[in-house]
Amino acid sequence: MTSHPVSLKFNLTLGLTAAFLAAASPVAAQSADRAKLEADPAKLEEQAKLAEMAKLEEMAKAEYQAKLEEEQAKAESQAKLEEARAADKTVFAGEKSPVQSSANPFKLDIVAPVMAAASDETSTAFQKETLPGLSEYLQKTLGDKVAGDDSRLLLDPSKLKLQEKSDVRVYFLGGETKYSNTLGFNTTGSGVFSGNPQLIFPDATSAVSTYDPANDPKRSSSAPLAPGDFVNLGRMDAGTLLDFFLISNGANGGSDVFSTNPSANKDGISHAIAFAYSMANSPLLVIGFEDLYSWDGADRDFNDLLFAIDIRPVDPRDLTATPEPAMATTLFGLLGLAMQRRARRSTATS
Ligand SMILES: [Ca+2]
Ligand SMILES: [Ca+2]
Repeated sequence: MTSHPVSLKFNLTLGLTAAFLAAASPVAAQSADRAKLEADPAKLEEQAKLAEMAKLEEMAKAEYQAKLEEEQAKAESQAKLEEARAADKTVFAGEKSPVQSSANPFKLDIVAPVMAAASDETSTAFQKETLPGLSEYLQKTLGDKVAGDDSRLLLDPSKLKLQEKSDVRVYFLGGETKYSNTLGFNTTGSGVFSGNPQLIFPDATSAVSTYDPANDPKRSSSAPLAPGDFVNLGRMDAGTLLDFFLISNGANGGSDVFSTNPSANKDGISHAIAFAYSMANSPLLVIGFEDLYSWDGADRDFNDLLFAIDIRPVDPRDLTATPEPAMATTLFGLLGLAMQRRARRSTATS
């Protein structure tokens, strides 16, 4: 390779001169640059574009990172479920609540003791990550607002069929009512007069009507539950149809029974609403009961007893990452739930 001393020297001199000028008068150089930019709107625009692109890239990176973390959490949860499935073990455990109700309407069997809120890994995650948002959502959505809104897509609470062998857990969420209601379920019939009815919460009464992080309710014999308390219903075979029933004021001798299956109700109309609510790693099925007949002054607010059903194993890949409650798709494929539009509603709202 031959050298070019002349050209090299020339470039060196030019460079030194520019450096000298900039060092001697930095302010002059900067204002000259600015003037040049101001005179060139295209360049200004170019710079703004570059800044915008850098910002977008930063946002995309953060979003990607969050997505990666979410995927990882899902994969870990899935691995845990697969492991439990392989070992034929339940992922549900818990510790018995210190207060168990002595109520026993219709002398029905009680499926299992009530477990205290946040007493195993799954319920602790539920308590911290799901219950606050879910309670807030229910406060905003149910009550008077249900009666005024006919357009929501809901799940049909009379068609809750398990698609595979599953472990089922029911969380108590709360309820606004003057009654001490009883919650039960039936897998071979509807209500309490057919099949195999069993009690879940003999007395679904709490000192608070909804979860409130600032108000930790004391459990007592007349108000044995706290939001987040739960009962493990056990392992159920694929094809099991879950029917839930409420005995209105059952803990105080009441005997009006309402099923999630409207045809089992004396008035023949629906006393429950159901919808899917998405959690991080598993969707929940949420059910709200109305505890009065319309001829007894039902307000049809569907918040007299609120509970959530957690069904495992689920495949997190079936879930969509919707931050808001997912009304239709999440549980639809999972449980074979049929959807219905609430086309008809009782007009009695006294
Ligand atoms: Ca009501
Ligand atoms: Ca109510």
